[in-house]
Amino acid sequence: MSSGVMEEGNPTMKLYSHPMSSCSRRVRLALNLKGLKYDCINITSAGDPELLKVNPMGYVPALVDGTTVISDSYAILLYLEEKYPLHSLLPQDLTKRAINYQVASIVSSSIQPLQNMTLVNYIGEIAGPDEKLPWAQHHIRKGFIALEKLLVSYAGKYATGDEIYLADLYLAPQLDNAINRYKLDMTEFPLLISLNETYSKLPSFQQVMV
Ligand SMILES: N[C@@H](CCC(=O)N[C@@H](CS)C(=O)NCC(=O)O)C(=O)O
Repeated sequence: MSSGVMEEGNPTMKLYSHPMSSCSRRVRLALNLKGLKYDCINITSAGDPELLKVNPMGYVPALVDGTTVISDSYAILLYLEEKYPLHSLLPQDLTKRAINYQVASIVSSSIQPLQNMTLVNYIGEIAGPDEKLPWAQHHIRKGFIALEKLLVSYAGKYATGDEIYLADLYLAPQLDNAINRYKLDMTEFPLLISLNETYSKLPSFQQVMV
């Protein structure tokens, strides 16, 4: 049951996930890049009792690795990075490393929660259905303005150089939400557009972003 990377005798990891969830996609990208085998449990209802057992908040993703249960993508990614260092998600250079943390934090704190479907649907209920799209676009755009400015000084082939790091795992699913779900006009973000094009050509990303 173990992959080439996991220790012999370890049970396969379980990931509670949703195919369209950007938070789950970050983790699935990391698992793919690190070559780690896992069973993906697709959650289809918010109150799924199986999910509530591993995450009382009822959010995906949640990871079960042996006796370790973790239910937040940031914590999961840092756990995977420390336990399975193959294909490191963090550059050695401390400044670039901090930029990766910054991108992760901007996406996970200042963009994703504000465009989460549950919140956007709630905005529709209290302010009217026509307010949903402008709400999501406003908050994504604000974050993207910051990210575009920040990454101009660091990007290479990928967000912070010529290797795929944590920042890319946060950006790719967020870009997909912005472009395909919320139809954000991306004209003012040439760097983010070019990163998105690069991600869309990578098989390890294509597997996750379908
Ligand atoms: N900070 C959490 C956020 C988790 C989260 O918001 N997950 C979303 C999918 S990306 C979710 O489960 N939404 C369902 C809901 O809002 O009920 C993480 O990064 O894992």
